[in-house]
Amino acid sequence: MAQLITALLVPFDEQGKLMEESLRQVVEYNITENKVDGLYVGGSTGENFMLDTTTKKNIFKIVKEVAEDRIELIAQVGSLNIYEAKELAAYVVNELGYQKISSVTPFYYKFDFEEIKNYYFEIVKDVEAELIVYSIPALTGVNFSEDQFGELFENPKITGVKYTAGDFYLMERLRSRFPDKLMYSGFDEMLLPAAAVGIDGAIGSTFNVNAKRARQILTAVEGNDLATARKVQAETNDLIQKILANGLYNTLKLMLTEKGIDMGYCHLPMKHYTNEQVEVAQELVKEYM
Ligand code: SI3
Repeated sequence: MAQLITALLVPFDEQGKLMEESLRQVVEYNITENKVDGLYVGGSTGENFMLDTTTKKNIFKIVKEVAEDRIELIAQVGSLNIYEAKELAAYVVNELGYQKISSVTPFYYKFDFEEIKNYYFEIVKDVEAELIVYSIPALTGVNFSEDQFGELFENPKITGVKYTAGDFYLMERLRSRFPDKLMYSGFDEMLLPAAAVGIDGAIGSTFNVNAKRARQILTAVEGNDLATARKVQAETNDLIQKILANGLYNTLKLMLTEKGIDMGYCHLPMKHYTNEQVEVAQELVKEYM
């Protein structure tokens, strides 16, 4: 069965300070209520690229303290500062015992493939852990070809990809050519087609509030019950459409706050929520959770 992995939301107060107790609660909620198989920590959903190194380390530490070994944890350590990425990788693997790390493709500067490959090989060089390439071309501008994925996968420590893209032709080509590498899908609204291609897991932000439907989709596809998979994906996409229209991370946080976990605010420069957004989130909880 493909794994369901929540891309973890991280709560911040109005000043942008980590709300530690709420973080503990949202980890526990994902384990006991959402019953997910794992957490992706420090990704886009965790607002990671706006945080300092100390806060990133604190988040990895708290998540591990709460989750212990009950579920799989993947630490996203990627950073434009390669030395920070290496420091975080060493910290999560050697001091906290994470077995998998992940790293976003370096963004902003137009790095060529050789530079990007060196970045990945350098990050894994000194740690004993598997690395999942975090590919999200819409946000990074970095598109790998099938052969370029192949070059990255030549490194035995690079064991898979978190594939956040809508190119199902490339996804299928990678699935067929690299059956031993892990393929995680990243777009929750495309979970059904990704599951049909044969993913090993899905990593998503909306699983914080919609894990049960996501699990139903995976189960239905694996049981060849396409009618159920389509029905549940359609309900899911009604929800995701409304979440996106109301502001993705603010709405996900507000929905969990409505469920009793105070998720605070998004980190500046992201906007703080408005009263209208709160009202929409409350309605979504009534209708979908
Ligand atoms: O890094 C992460 O936190 C993710 O796993 C990201 C994940 O792919 C999400 N993408 C972003 C940009 O947030 C999706 O779960 C996405 O929010 C969802 O499919 C709605 O578009």
